[in-house]
Amino acid sequence: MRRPYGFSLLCLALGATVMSGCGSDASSSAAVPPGTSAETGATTAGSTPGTVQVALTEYKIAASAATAPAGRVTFDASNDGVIPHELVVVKTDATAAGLLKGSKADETGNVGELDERALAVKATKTLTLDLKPGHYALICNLPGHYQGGMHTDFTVT
Ligand SMILES: [Cu+2]
Repeated sequence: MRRPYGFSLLCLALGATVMSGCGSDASSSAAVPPGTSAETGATTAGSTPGTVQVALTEYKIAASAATAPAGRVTFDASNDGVIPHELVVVKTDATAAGLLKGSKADETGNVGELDERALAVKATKTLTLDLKPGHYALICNLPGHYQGGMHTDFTVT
């Protein structure tokens, strides 16, 4: 927006109409600095620190973030599928894909969950947990769902 001094003088010399044109041009470039001012001002839940959007479908769990800072973590879960699902948070050193025991995932280390009644079709529910640093798995352990691919890794730092 920096202009040669002579250009500013020209604007002044040309009168109010042209001057306001010059002014709005300068202010609009100043009002939109490089970066993400629009995103910073947004009020989407996903931008709240410690909040993770989790979308459950057949047969996938998609989290808006793979990590969160230790402390209160809110999972904002929505069942976007056509059958009930659940969200189980398991603290484990194993990978999310490596929990199979028999036909289901081993839930040893379960620190909290939303069951299939909470996550009925099209339901949205939040689960707030106090999480310590470490590796977690977000899974749906309804029959066949984990094996179908409903698991994702999550790390608390
Ligand atoms: Cu499921």
